[in-house]
Amino acid sequence: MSNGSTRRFIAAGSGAFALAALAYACAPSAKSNSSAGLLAGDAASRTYVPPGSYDEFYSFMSGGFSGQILVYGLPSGRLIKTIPVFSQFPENGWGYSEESKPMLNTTFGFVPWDDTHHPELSQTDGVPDGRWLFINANNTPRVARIDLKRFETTEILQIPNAAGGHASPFVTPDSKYLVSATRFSVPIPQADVPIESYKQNFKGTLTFIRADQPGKMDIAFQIMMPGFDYDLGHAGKGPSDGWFFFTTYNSEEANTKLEVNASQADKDYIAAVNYRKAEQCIADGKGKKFGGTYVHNYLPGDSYVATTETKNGVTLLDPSACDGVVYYLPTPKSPHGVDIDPSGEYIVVGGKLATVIPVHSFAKMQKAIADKAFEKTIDGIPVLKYDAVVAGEVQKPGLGPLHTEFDGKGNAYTSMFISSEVVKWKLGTWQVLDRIPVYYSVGHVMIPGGDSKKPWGKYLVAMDKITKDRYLPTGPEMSRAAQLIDISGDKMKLLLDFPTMGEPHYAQAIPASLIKGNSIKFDKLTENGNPYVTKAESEGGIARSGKRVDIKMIAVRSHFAPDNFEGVQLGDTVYFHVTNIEQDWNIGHGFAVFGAQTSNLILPPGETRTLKWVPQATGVYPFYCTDFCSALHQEMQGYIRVSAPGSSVALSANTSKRAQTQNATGTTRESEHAEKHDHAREGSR
Ligand code: K7E
Ligand code: CUA
Repeated sequence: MSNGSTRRFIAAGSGAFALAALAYACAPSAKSNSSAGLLAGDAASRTYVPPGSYDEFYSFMSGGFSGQILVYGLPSGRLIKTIPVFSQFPENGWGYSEESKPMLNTTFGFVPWDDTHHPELSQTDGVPDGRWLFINANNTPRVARIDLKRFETTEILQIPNAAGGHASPFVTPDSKYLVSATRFSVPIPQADVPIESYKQNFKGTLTFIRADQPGKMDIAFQIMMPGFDYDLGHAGKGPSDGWFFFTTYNSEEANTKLEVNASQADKDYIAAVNYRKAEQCIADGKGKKFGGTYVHNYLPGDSYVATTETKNGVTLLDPSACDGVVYYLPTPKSPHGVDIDPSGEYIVVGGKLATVIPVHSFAKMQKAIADKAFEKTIDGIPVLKYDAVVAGEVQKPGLGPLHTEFDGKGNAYTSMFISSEVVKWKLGTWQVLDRIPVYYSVGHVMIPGGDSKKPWGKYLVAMDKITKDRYLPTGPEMSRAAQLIDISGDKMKLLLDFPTMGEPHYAQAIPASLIKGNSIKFDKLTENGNPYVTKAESEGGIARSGKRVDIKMIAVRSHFAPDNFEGVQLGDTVYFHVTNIEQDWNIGHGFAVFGAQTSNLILPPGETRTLKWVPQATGVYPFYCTDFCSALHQEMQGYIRVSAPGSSVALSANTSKRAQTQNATGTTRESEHAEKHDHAREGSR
């Protein structure tokens, strides 16, 4: 939201609304001073993790427009890992290595960037279990699975018949399904139509993705919806298990100047979806086969070489063909987040332009459905009466409610974007209990397990959109700020500011004890299924097939073998398949070659990665290890010679006699020398 639009909303509100806005308006310097005073107490010791000690929680933050996931320790706020997902990552070669490139394939070709918003931990019985992390791509709709044994992306599924995969990838309590909804309605199937024909031609879809079998994510079914914007979602739990709830805005179905035109109606809707009913209707043959081409990228078997499969068609369900599958709950006003409390009874909505926080009751919703308390239908979807479903409203919570999490002790915590604060209130009485300023313009808040059945309610992290004066100035663009707040007592206490990367819309956290013992230390070389693996120094070599040259080599402290190659010609495409044969935790090597138009590779122990190189000129090019691996890391280097097309220089690699004879080419004296030298060094290690 821009300041301009903020001002307009306030001006458009009542006098009381405007007064409230003034009351909440902040003077940054005054705030900073008072928070510094509070911090002087015991806050430092609460977040201090002594050297050599571990944090209590892993926290996974989305990288927003960086397309990645950032792993932070809590309570220290230390960044401990970046996991690349939808964006290429030069730090380790993700999306550059031949093994990982297929992960970024889509029906639009290779798409090495996206916008990640919502990390979501897999759950068992409604509680995060530490097996997988899922995350959405907002721009070219996709969902990814990250294996938390490896902290690596292992699977990406594209969502067909969709645009703006924002309400995603929230899970059901058993992790059977993930969802993805269209933030942007579009013609479905896509068609060349006038944008002005929005109301006739544009539709939304709610996609349910089968997610509980690694390597086999797939579209289970899609539900065709009116052309609203479907913003966020959450699964029911406990009594509401089997239901999914999505916010909508732009029920006005505007296609231009949404800032004004989609803010006309007093209420938009929650779409309540009975997905068990959808399963039943599909089993009864009420779904229809529908088009839609999409890709599924995954790692088959033990090769860790990604593969892309293209799929065609989905099962589509029309709500009018399946009675009771979808209801609309009127909800003020252009709602953003929808969050289900740990008991599963309350559906809390962040009506970003609303003056209250509305809370719906699942029990009342069931009764309203039984009583047919409908005010109308939209495209065959019954709209329930607001009074028949609302449980209560939190009065005067602040301005711009967006997202709510829960502490498991009957309290809810809502982010207030416009008034830059977190508000604590009581479920059931709807009373505001406490409020704390945050710096500035908070989006999501996160409590470890705070959207699950059993929150580990101790800390809350506020993820802010605007940083301004919180850190040393770094020019016009500042990194975003997160704030760690202690929620263990009656009053919230600010403990720590820490910078984040990209824009962490949402985050999830889980006790470290549920993950750290499962973390893999290295991959067993004996189980490396890469077709170009080199398991021993003697197995390396070079081979030509037409204009393709494959080089197989090993990396080990502190050399490559082979490390001299000749016989490559301009016009060839060279594939360096490098295997790190170390079998020890955290002993990585790197690989880069002079003149390559790509990043380096980082090779975890036991793994094979491939760099593709198209030489641009004749000459001799060094390659080297980019990862400081040993005292003789600087010696970990080699050369590749590139000759003119048609040159008589024989194809050769200098380590393994077998590889050389395989290629039926002569061996130069120099390379024999190099071999002896290598072995000598090997002996002296
Ligand atoms: Cu930024 Cu969940 Cu994409 Cu709200 S979303 S802030
Ligand atoms: Cu291997 Cu540096």
